[in-house]
Amino acid sequence: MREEGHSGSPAADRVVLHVDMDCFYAACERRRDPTLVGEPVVVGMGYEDGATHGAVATASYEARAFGVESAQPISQALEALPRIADETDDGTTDDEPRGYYRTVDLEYYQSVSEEVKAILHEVSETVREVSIDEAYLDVTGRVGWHSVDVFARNLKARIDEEVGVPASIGVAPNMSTAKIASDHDKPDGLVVVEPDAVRGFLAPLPVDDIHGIGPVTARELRSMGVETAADLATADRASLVDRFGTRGREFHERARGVDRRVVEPVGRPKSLSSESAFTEQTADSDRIADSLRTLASEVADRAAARDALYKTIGIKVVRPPFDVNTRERSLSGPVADADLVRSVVADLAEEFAGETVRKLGVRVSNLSFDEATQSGLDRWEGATPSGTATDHATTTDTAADGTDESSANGSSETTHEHPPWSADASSDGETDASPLRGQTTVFDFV
Ligand code: TTP
Ligand code: MG
Repeated sequence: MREEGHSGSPAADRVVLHVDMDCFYAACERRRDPTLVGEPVVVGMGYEDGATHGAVATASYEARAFGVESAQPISQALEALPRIADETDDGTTDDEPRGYYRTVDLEYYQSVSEEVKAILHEVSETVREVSIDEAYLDVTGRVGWHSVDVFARNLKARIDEEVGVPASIGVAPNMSTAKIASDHDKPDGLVVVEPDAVRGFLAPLPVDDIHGIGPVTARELRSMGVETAADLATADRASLVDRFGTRGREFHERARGVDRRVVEPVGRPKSLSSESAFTEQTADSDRIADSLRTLASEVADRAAARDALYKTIGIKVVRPPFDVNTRERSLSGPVADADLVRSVVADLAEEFAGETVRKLGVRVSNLSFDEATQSGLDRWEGATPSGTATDHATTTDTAADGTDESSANGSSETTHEHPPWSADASSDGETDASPLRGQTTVFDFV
């Protein structure tokens, strides 16, 4: 049974994911210094090495166990969890638990965030980036409730393997419930709340968990005897509106699992790619050509669906066991031309004629967007930092234009030891649904 007032609303049948990275700044610090994995890590804003000023931006879950939390003064965090000064201090013999303190390095975290967002844009056409470590995806029509847990699990695994930072994901029929769900089992959480389960999922939660209810409002609600989402859902709407204005109406609805907002895309993909793996490696040139044609068409279709133009077309050819080769060609200007993608892909693949392959990929990058058709779609809203590679392609003429993506790939034709646009180990056999017949599995969506 659907929630009252829910069925028939535009959002009634949506499948919405909320992705929120776990202790994001601390996870980034761990990515570049793996000795921090499993350790209490505190990242301080306005903190300098060895000093006591500044505030906690975030803390790893190990540090949170000592009472360290976001927005706390560093001095207070240091009381709860003293600092490991440096390696030379290791000779100290006290048994007191200690933490690793790091200074915020926003530029680095932003670059990690971009890697995560690129994956999100690959797996969904409808992505709303809302902060450095958070985004909503609408995958309605592409992933059903019966398989969305697999989809989300694969997405988590892919982010972890390709970027090296952990994410929690909540899935629900609307944005506010998805957000609560992503937070419900952190870290490394995956909570799927199917439409029929929304009301029951929300019911026991404290009102503070409802999106838009801060500590002050929560206190006020409690003073009215409203402690849980169930209390809020059954409270008299008129009194809530009396007390809190339009917000009262909004959180009354949220507590009932009703949220009619649609996931409006914000932020743009830097590249679009599709990959497919053969269940058994093959040297059959017809099959390889077929698969590449399918992938090329698919990528071109996805670009067309987003009104994206591309200036660079590339392939990935994985020879067994893990020999990853990428080739790409930059055109003189941005295009949207499926035939061209297919023919460039076939051309690039000629070099590998007769080779045994086990996985193939096609990618278009150096994207630009037709503003006439995109206006209103991408309002930027600060979600994508300036200087990212999303708005660059129309004016440049060369292959490597200094963006993360293209500089990672070098100029037009390069071979890589490591897969530049997706971890080779991440995707094999992950999905249950395959738009390709026979022995090929498409898993571009995760
Ligand atoms: P959050 O997603 O709120 O926190 P988090 O990712 O650190 O931890 P969680 O596992 O609970 O999601 O915020 C994302 C980043 O934003 C966080 O890593 C650091 C930064 N941030 C601040 O700088 N100050 C703050 O007060 C908060 C809450 C976050
Ligand atoms: Mg987070």
